[in-house]
This record gives sequence, C-alpha cells and structure tokens, in this order.
Amino acid sequence: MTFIILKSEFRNPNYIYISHILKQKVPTMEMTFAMIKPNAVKSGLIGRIIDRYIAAGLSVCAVKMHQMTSADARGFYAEHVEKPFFPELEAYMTKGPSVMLALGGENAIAKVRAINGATNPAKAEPGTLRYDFAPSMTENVVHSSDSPESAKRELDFWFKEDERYAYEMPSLKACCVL
Ligand code: FUP
Repeated sequence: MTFIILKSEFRNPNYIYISHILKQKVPTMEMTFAMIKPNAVKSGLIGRIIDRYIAAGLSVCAVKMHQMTSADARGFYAEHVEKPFFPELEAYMTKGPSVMLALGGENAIAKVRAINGATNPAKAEPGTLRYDFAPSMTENVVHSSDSPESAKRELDFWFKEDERYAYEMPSLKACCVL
C-alpha cells in the first residue's frame, strides 16, 4: 500500500527527493520530536525550518524554546555520553537556546528525518535542511526522533502529555485561492 503526497505540498523542486522516499511508506498517524539547534536559532532559521515541516503536511503540536543545561544534554543524549564526540556535542548544545517541537501527521517520524537529511551534512541529500544549512556534523542544525520508541522517550523528555495538541492540518490546496 502506498500513498500519494499532494503535489501542492511539494511544489518546491527541493522536495522531490523527500517525496520519493515518503511514497514508499504506509500512512500512519504519528507524533515525533524535533529540535532546532542553537546555531540554527542564532542564524534566524526558526521560521524557515518550521515552514518546511508544515509544507510537508505536518502540524506543530507543541513548541518550547529552551537552553539546555549539561544535565539536559546528558539526559537527552544518554546513549552518547561515553562517546568521544560527546564533550563537543555537549558544549554546542548548551551554548544557546534550541527550539523543541512536537510534530504530528502521517508518517511524521520518517517524514521529519527525510526533511532533515543525514546526520553528517556532507552526506545529506540536496533539498534537506542539513544539506542547505548545516556547517558540520556537530552543528547539524536539527534533530528528530528515529523510531516510535525514541519519539515517545524524547517527547516525554521535553513535554508533558497535556502540553501536546494533536490536530490535523487542512489541505494546503486551500491556500492557493488566497
Ligand atoms: P541524529 O539521530 O541524526 O540526531 O544523530 P545521532 O543521535 O546519531 O547523534 C546525535 C548528535 O551527535 C548528532 F546530531 C551530531 C553528534 N554526533 C557527532 O558529533 N559525531 C558522531 O560521530 C555522531 C553524532
């Protein structure tokens, strides 16, 4: 079973790669966690990044601006604390505010990962956020959950249940008549 993405959501040719990936997926309503990291916040990219998620049919279910403490970084990136790159990651993630997001919609987990691109921007496909904006692996602009289990853990880490508002986005085709 496949589903077709509304062409109006992907008028930008940059989205051809992303829509190709997403046509393979069985539609499932999901909520995922995404984060706009400090260098993207300081570069004025909050609006452009959120716009790409909304343009892909995702709804913003929760939003919070927060500067991570070392305890936050160690908790959120618990699986990486012992890795050699962690000190650099911790220094970066605590140096300025990030924007925490809950994003909802069909196949939200895979959709946001596809929009973000590969963790290493040098390997990210054209049209992804990391290809367009990320200067390095550490300062890779955005984060998002990679599975339903990590989405639950990461949403619970940053948002209480009653801080998340699930709703469906109307078709973007409605915007064409304005
Ligand atoms: P992602 O799932 O894409 O957010 O990436 P990971 O959870 O694998 O890694 C979390 C962060 O650690 C990345 F955003 C960047 C950083 N990292 C490095 O700096 N070097 C590495 O080798 C792996 C990850």
